[in-house]
Amino acid sequence: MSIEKSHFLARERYAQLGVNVDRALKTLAQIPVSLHCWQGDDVGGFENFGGTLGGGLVATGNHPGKARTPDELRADLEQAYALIPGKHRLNLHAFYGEFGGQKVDRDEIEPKHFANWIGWAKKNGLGLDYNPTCFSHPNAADGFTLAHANKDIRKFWIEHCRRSREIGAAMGKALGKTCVTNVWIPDGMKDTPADRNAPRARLAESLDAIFQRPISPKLNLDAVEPKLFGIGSESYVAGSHEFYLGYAVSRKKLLTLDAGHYHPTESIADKISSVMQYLPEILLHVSRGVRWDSDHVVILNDDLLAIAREIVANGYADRVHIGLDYFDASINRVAAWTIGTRNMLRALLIALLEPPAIKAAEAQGDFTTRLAMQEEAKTLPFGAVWDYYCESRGVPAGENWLTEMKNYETKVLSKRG
Ligand code: RNT
Ligand code: ZN
Repeated sequence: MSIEKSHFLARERYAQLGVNVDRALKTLAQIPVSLHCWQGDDVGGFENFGGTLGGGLVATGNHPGKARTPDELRADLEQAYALIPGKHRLNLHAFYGEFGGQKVDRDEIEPKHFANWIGWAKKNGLGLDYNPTCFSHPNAADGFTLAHANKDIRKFWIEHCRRSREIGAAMGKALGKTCVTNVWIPDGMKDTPADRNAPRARLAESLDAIFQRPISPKLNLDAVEPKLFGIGSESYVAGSHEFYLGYAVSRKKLLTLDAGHYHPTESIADKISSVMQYLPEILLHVSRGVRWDSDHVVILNDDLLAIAREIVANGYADRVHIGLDYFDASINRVAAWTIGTRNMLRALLIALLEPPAIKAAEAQGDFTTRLAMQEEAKTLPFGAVWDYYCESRGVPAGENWLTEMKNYETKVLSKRG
């Protein structure tokens, strides 16, 4: 009852500022967030042929209870989705396929290896997104994949990525929801390269080979993800921001903006409206770097609010695909999904509740009012609206989700070896 009362008062307060709370909640309910499967098992995957995490990706922590099988991962995801209001998506990596104990190499994967995931997504009303896995593999051990100097190694990864798009298309077709297939590769150098050009020329050629076969954009959209540096690729990354921005614009691909892939003081929020002048659609990897691309759980900080605001204030919700990308192994992994996704949605809600006076003041050149209203908006009662939204969607409001989570930890996670 107090949630309803608080919501009623909050609604009135927002109405005074010309904000329609009902409309904001309707819009929020239509924005899907793609949860990244790899938070559930520290980017491990299910190939079971002895690969360790590569490509400069690092998951630190040893909280007990990580998912060891596809069924465990799906159960954990179901628990997370049950604590997140709205209908969302799942972002799968290729090495989460189900290979029935067989050694199916990356250049042999097929849609059938994802049949269980597709069936499960259908049953749960989820959309699927996809990624080729160009790391944690002997053919990626040199730190190069699609830009490798060796033609056979490039061929291997080209085949993997080609198959990945077909799997994405099969997912899009089976679910009637477009799949976004995102290509990220680790290729780069620890120390100063003598030739920055040749790997980039090879990368462009490999990408063109991957995308050669046209696939209906209704089924699958291709995205490419740049990065400034990585662990082991501190001095040079072949797929830099400029490389992929140029590639995406010239080849009509989606660009993926990962919040951890730039200089620490550089925010992707400002990049959104810049690249959207030239690209019809983009993908976000919402993440949180602490001092480096550390992939901490997304919290409700200024960076996140700015990203959400750019999507909402520019009416980009249909053109910007929102995915999460972080992996924290030091806390309950299901809670990590829940905390990050709820924060993403909360940030979108705050953006949807923005008083129109802020934009109006700017249009009139009244920057004093703009700043004053931006600051006043920070203490508006969005928490009451959020609680109401959760409750109206049958999801625990406030911190109540934690009780359910702790139950799951006791009953399920803590029983895992
Ligand atoms: C790595 C990229 C990439 C990965 C995932 C696992 O820096 O952000 O998106 O995190 O594909
Ligand atoms: Zn990413």
